[in-house]
Amino acid sequence: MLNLVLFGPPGAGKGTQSAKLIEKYGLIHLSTGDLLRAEITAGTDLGQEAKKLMDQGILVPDSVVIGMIENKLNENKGAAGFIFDGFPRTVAQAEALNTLLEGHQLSIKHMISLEVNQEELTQRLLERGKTSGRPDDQNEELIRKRVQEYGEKTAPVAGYYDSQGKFQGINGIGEIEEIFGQIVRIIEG
Ligand code: B4P
Repeated sequence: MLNLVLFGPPGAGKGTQSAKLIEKYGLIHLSTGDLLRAEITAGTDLGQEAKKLMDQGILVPDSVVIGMIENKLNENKGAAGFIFDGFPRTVAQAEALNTLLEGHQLSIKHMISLEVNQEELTQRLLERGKTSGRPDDQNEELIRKRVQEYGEKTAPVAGYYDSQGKFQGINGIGEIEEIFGQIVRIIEG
């Protein structure tokens, strides 16, 4: 079973590369960003609370996203594998994921980090904001806040996986196909 964490700052290309990995390996895609946006669209209480934070570029509470991931793992017991996109985003989430996976006799094979500088991230997200309708992609200050949250709360997650020998960093700038090729080489290494 192939379980991957795709890691990187907002706009690094996690969603883009996930789509290609799902097609190639038949994995179940678990994107906490997509799950939260689905709650917002459905107008649930959870969605309304999450929207207030997401619109400010702030992470939603760990307990909320961990609960969502737990539900999805339970719903997909026979899966060929999972791709965790945008999760874990804090060390507490990484520890919780470890415990959840152990409970299903599963583990993470690789944590693949897409490395992209702040200028490129800002460009990409502002560009996406023209068509995505996502409020968090539409102004530079908010994008800076998201990147700052990443630096403070999410970047330490890399150390968590590195200490287990699972961290693999790759350059996330370049052609989408070329970046995908690097990811496939890690998986099939
Ligand atoms: P997410 O939905 O996870 O979004 P993201 O980080 O903005 O995007 P991603 O890296 O997937 O970028 P993409 O491939 O689309 O999070 C949104 C918010 O939800 C967070 O700020 C937070 O508030 C909340 N949240 C989510 N998960 C959470 C958690 N676990 N805990 C707490 N809070 C959580 O790429 C971006 C753009 O770049 C696209 O337009 C794409 O076309 C382009 N692109 C991709 N690859 C490219 C390349 N190689 N070259 C040029 N452009 C490229």
